[in-house]
Amino acid sequence: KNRIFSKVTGLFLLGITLFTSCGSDQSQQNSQPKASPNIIFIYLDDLGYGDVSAYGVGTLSTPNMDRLANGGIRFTNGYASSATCTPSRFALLTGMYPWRNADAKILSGTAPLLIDTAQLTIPKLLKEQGYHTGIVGKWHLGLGTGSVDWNQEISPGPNQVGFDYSHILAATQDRVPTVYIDNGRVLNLDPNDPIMVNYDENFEGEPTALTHPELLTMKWHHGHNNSIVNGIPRIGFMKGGEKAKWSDIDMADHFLGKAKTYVQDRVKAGEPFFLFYALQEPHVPRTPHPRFEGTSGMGPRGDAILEADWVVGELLKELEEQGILENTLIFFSSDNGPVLNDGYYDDAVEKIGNHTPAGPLRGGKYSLFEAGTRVPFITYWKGTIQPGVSDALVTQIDLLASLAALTGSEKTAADSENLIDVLMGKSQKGREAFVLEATTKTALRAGDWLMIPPYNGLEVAAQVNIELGNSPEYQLYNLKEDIGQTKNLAQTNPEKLQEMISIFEGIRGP
Ligand code: NG6
Ligand code: CA
Repeated sequence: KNRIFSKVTGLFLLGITLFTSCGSDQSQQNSQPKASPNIIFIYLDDLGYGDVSAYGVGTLSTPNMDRLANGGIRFTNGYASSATCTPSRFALLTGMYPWRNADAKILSGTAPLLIDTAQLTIPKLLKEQGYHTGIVGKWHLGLGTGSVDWNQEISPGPNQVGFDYSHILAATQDRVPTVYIDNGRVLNLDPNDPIMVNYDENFEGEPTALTHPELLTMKWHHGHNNSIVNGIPRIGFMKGGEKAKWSDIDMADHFLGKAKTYVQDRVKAGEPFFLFYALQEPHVPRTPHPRFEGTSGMGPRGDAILEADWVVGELLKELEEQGILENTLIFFSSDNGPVLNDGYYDDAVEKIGNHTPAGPLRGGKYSLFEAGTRVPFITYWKGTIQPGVSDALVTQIDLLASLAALTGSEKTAADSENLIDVLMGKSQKGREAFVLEATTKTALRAGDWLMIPPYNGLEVAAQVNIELGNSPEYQLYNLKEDIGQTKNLAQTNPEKLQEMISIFEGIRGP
């Protein structure tokens, strides 16, 4: 009898909890009136939590990023979805956990499109709400369906998953093909000099970093010893397309020019726009324009961040000149945490000085520890968002549902939570739980706690010198008291550990 009674009470209480949490969700999460501001994602590549000076750590000075951080909401518990690029970008655009898609791993330059063309994406959703949508910069989500002919229209790609306009680099700056792709066409391609790309074998007679080291202006440390473009050895082999090859040192200026033109065109057309501006900095190879050389005193990595900071300032200036800064919601973040030596000798390690790219966090890019996924995360909307700092748990997966709510769309994605009030600084109630990913392994953040299940694998990735978070034991950290993850409490707090395992399995499945 008692048992039945407690079961009934339990169900009743559960009902109340569900009811009240739904109720508060509705009142809290949707207090935003429907709006259609322009929306810009400024998304950096491998920028660490401590690389933005507004985060109060490190020794770099990033005044333009700080302008966003101090004039908007600076989130201290903001997460990318993954500790590497492709999965994070996948989750950002689809609102879906990347570990649900087995192919969401670092992609080669010839990988097929990762996003199903039938899948909901942020640009698709915003298009339905009357937005023009564009992407400028790094893509790294695959192109085509298997074997791309780079000399024809390249499809499917960004234009088939919701972008009206795309001007991209296919994968990464260190991967071939080293050309820009404009709405599916290689820019400046000479039909008499076709491009061929192969990730398995070289094209006969083409120089590589191994056969022609004397041609290199930048030395490779690990990987990166295939085709040489502009003196820089890359991942993958490429032949032809001489006139189409990008200039590495001009890349920031090139993308900025495209982003500005995109904004100007939208203002002329009088339509709201969504711009995904995916900068290549400070991913390797770090090739800041010579006018930024030496500006950070930290070598090319620091200089590339200062170049990106300048770019942010130029974009803000453009929005001001166009008179749309107060009608533009800007989201600033990074796809994953920092790394110093990611495969080239570029002084990133030697010249780091007292700078701390990860801030107080443990690990870095590729890691299950905090620095892998906890990144600078800023929302800025001049005149609408009141400046502040938020400790609420927010993730890039939540942008889809949040922007849907903002723009009055009914659409959503299962893993995406509507946190629009949190992103607008009107609520401090973020997510309760989040499963982060690092090279296909996952861990749980819930409340102030972080649990990493036992994993085989290296403790430290030697070449990049980053602690990966692998351990044969469960790890449990209280991030509020121990942000640097120095005390594993799994043994001393078995109850908390058990609770975390249940939540983790509830989301992931056992
Ligand atoms: C790794 C590369 C690294 C970087 C990374 C992708 C080697 C040895 N390392 O495989 O340099 O390109 O992939 O970075 O090739 S990401 O930010 O796009 O995920
Ligand atoms: Ca990255």
